[in-house]
Amino acid sequence: MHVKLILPALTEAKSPYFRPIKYSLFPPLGLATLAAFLNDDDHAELVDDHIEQLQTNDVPDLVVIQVYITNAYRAYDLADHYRARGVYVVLGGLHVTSLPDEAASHADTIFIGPSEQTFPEFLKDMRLGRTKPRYTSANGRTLENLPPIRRDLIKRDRYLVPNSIVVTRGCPQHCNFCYKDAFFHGGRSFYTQRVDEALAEIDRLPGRHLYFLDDHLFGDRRFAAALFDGMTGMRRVFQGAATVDSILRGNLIEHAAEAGLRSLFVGFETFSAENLTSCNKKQNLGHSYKMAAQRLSSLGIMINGSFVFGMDEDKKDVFDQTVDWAIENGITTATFHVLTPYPGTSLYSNMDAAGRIKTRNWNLYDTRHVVYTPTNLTSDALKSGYDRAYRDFYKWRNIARAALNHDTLKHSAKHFFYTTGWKKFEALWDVIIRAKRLNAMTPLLEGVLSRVTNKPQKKDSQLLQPLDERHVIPHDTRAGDTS
Ligand code: B12
Ligand code: SF4
Repeated sequence: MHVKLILPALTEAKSPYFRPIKYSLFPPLGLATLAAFLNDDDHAELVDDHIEQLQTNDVPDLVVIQVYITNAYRAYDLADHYRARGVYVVLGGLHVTSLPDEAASHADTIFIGPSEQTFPEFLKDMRLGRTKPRYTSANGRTLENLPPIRRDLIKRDRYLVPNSIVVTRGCPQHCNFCYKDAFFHGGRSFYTQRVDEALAEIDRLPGRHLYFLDDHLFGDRRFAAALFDGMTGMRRVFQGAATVDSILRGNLIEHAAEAGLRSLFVGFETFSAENLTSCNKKQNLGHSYKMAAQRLSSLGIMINGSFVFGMDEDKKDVFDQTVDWAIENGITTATFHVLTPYPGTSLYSNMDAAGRIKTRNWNLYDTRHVVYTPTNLTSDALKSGYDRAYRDFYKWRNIARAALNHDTLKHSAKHFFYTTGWKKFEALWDVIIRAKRLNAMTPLLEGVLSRVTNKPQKKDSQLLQPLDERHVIPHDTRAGDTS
């Protein structure tokens, strides 16, 4: 059987938000996971629309398409195209799970929820000629004893981070804006691989650098501790994501640093206790964001802080306050989002019931557009405040100021090079991408992620005086930050 697996582009090259490097970071791991269930004599082809020209004049036996909300229209066009050619088309992923009826009109079969159990069942049915229109993931979800991900299908030289990996699924928390409750509905919503299987997968990956794409790498502390134990001594450097409370609790974070953690994505989201309560992000309440940032900084771990604008308590000062706090607390990279009510989430149903959803053009659901009616801000103020936050945070002067807020010269230098490398050399990245030499840059990334010893170097910090006067934010008076 000839099977073509397609990840349609999330943002088209003509969009002003298209950044080739952002879309050349990670390979399509979900599809490579599914390809592992094919037989040895099947012919599998994995196409990532972000990094290669997608040819559509072929006639495979089966087309498997991954649908995110912002690539949904492109995914449906491709599905319609292949079905018109007589090809059997299956759709799955987050958006299909959120809006199955919408997706069903473009597919022979759709998949709801994670598919490690349903996709092999479908393949069996297909070979027997008795496929169903829908396969819904239910109880019995597990990551144990899965066949190894088909990494041989990944064009490693086209990605900066070919070694992306997930060792858990879902998350133990329940934030009301997050995809995860809807996606994992009907069965377990947080589960892990076996530690030995996760370590075996890590062992199969060449080079030193790994990026854990798990929603919450520290979500199961016993699993995480055992994983970090196993990784200690493997000489890996890695990046991942975790919550504020999990950074502050116990010594798991030290353990992770010892195993090679060098940068962490942290969902700070908002400084308002009212906002945190209404979005059910309880895990951030009553914790000091400042202490979390300091703890990571003292371990030489860089921080990618996530912040959401437009929650009901946000007023027009939220943008400057957030940017100032991030700079003052040495946040390495910031990801700002306009609050986005994804279909399937309780945020979406609440807003829909209140008549606040302004558009159902899914292309705009990319966390950069305002798709709902905000309360204390106008849509224009929200959009322009969001744009300004990005501009301000990534000004050269502010990158330098944020970089100086660490104890050691090495950490300051790494922070500076990491942030400027990511945001200030777009043209250079484009040249490297066009030359298909992206993986040649991975050792450089590994270098920037090398270990920082936490011996303070006062003299160094004095040498590196900020370019402008230090601005101290009274962040400790803010709700949500109890420091
Ligand atoms: C990697 C990643 C990216 C990469 C994507 C590139 C890539 N090659 O995948 C990049 C950096 C480009 C990216 C960008 C964005 N992302 Co992103 N990203 C992720 C992340 C961290 C991991 C995805 C992954 O690999 N998961 C692991 C694999 C194993 O799972 P999977 O892909 O879901 O596949 C499984 C199932 O879904 C299913 N499946 C999937 N497809 C199909 C198809 C068929 C036919 C079948 C049978 C099954 C099936 O099978 C797999 C096994 O179960 C997820 C979070 C997460 N944990 O998933 C967020 C996530 C997908 N991103 C998200 C967001 C919001 C964004 C951005 C909008 C953020 C921003 N403002 O920049 C942008 C998108 C820009 C745009 N214009 O739309 C949200 C999506 C919310 C939603 N409801 O759609 C997520 C869920 C993060 C979150 N917690 O909110 N992202
Ligand atoms: S902590 Fe993150 S992944 Fe978990 S539910 Fe909240 S937003 Fe989603």
